[in-house]
Amino acid sequence: MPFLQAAPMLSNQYLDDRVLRSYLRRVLPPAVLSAIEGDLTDLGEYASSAWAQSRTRERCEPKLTHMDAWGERIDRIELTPAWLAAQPLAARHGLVAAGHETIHGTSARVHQFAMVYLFHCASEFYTCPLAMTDGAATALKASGNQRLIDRAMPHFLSRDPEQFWISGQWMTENAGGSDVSGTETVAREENGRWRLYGRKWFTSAINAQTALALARPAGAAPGSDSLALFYLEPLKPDGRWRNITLDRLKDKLGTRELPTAEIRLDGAPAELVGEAKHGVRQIAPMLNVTRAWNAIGALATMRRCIALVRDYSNRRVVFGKPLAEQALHQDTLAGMQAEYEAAFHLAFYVTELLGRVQMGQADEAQQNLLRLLTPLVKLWTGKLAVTIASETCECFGGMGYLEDSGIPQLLRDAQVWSIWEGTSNVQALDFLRAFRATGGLQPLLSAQRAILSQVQAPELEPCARAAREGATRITEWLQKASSGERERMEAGGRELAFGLARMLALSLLTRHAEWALRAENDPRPAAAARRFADHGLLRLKSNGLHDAQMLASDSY
Ligand code: MFK
Repeated sequence: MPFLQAAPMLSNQYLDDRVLRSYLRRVLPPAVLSAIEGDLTDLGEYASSAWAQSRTRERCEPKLTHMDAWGERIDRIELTPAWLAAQPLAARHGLVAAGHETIHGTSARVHQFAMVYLFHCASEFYTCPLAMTDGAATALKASGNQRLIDRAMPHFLSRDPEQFWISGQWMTENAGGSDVSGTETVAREENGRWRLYGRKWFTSAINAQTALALARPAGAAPGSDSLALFYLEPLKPDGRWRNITLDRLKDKLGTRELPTAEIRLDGAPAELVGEAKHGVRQIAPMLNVTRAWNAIGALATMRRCIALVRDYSNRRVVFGKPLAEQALHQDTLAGMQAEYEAAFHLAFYVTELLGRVQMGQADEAQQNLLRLLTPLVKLWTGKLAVTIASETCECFGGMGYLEDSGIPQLLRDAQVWSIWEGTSNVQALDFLRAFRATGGLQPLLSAQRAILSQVQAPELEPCARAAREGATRITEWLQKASSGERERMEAGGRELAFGLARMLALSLLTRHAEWALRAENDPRPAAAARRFADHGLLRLKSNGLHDAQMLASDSY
């Protein structure tokens, strides 16, 4: 019998998840946990069977057909089997609805995002339209536009697959994605109805029943402030497009199951969401929700990577024993686990805040804290997912470089987390925007103090101290940076954001470790906290702007 490599397998991804289950036991009332465990177990099973099936089938991508046999332009999209399966499953489990329902009070978002985290990898990025739908629901609620609320919300929040609708988010144009001020799509009012004319360069989930789009009312001033936000239903009931042409599907590095199109609008009917300006302000609630989804999706990638590496480590024997028993491999895996575990606690803390804010149970400091943390968590988890996915390929050796092992896809897909919904630098600048608008770091520092005040165990004191020292060093850096020119702060913005995210993540992980020692007699979160603290929190630069200007313009 020739030597065969054992492929990695996944067991039920909820039952097997020590980090998620321990966290839920700490934060959820027992009655809520027992009410939602059925959903979580189902999704955990779906995740493991989808992974097993992916080994035995051809990889599928959506297909765009421009013309029918008779020469008529149809622009028909065929979705992948995973997407067709995801639609009813997402509706029945309420993957959007659960975040808005009041039955579990302020735990609504924790419940929803625990499901999203379990579902994401198996969904093959169907979580993208779910995120945008959640964002659209949030933006419509905030707009107070009762007609659109009555029209779309029952569909967005439906648990009936026949009624459930998804939404797109049409912002990006040829002129730019980060900077929307150059938006060229024009909105004209014709016979009492708005129509959009222009080109959208990236439209994710083009099969969605609705979309929110930015456009410039004809004759309005240049710049972003005069853009307006519009609601569209792009398809007629018979499946034909309403004055929209799909030029092509994008040929992307990853997320290849997601139909992302380049489209032309030639009088597509649309409805104003709010006033005919300040569209960026109106779409911001959507961006903040999708950025939270982004963080949970990135976390799901990390968890999937680590689960596969851990399973493979038990099967793969080298140098006479399984990888799992080799000290250096253990050390590599421990490093990945510690980073992921810290990121987990920060990302889910943000979902707790989102739940409280949305239920009207958050004071002003908590609202400001959510505003500050959303770009931070998006930025850090997006980058971390790429690091962990890259390490995962390496943990599999040559097998991790083989496309049909399914491992390289993790890395290709992970790369999207730091790009869409605003790149890392856009998040860093958004953090600075929030920092200025909310009056500084106080909400974050007060939250950290309250979190660390719950840490009593002597063995966790070094972790708590490292988190406090991080706060002191950041505050000192900020005092210096904010007294100089604006560019100085901006140049340091990314490292500032990483540092703050890591500092709060360490505080949260340490608090959870304290609870796990006491309530579950489990020393692993404490080990993760020690390890994470050892990795270091900050890379702030003292002479950042000057050196950056010199090095960025380097040439021979
Ligand atoms: C699991 C799946 C996860 C997710 C899947 C999603 C797939 C979608 C694929 C996409 O990527 S869709 C495109 C995503 N595009 C972006 O995320 C855009 C990136 N660029 C930015 O975020 C820029 O910061 C932005 C375009 C918002 C800058 O616009 P402006 O107009 O130059 O900003 P400005 O003037 O500072 O802000 C305008 C208003 O919006 C201000 O309010 P006021 O008018 O009241 O003063 C800001 O405070 C407000 N604002 C901006 N960002 C905000 C915000 N308010 C709250 N939260 C924010 N994040």
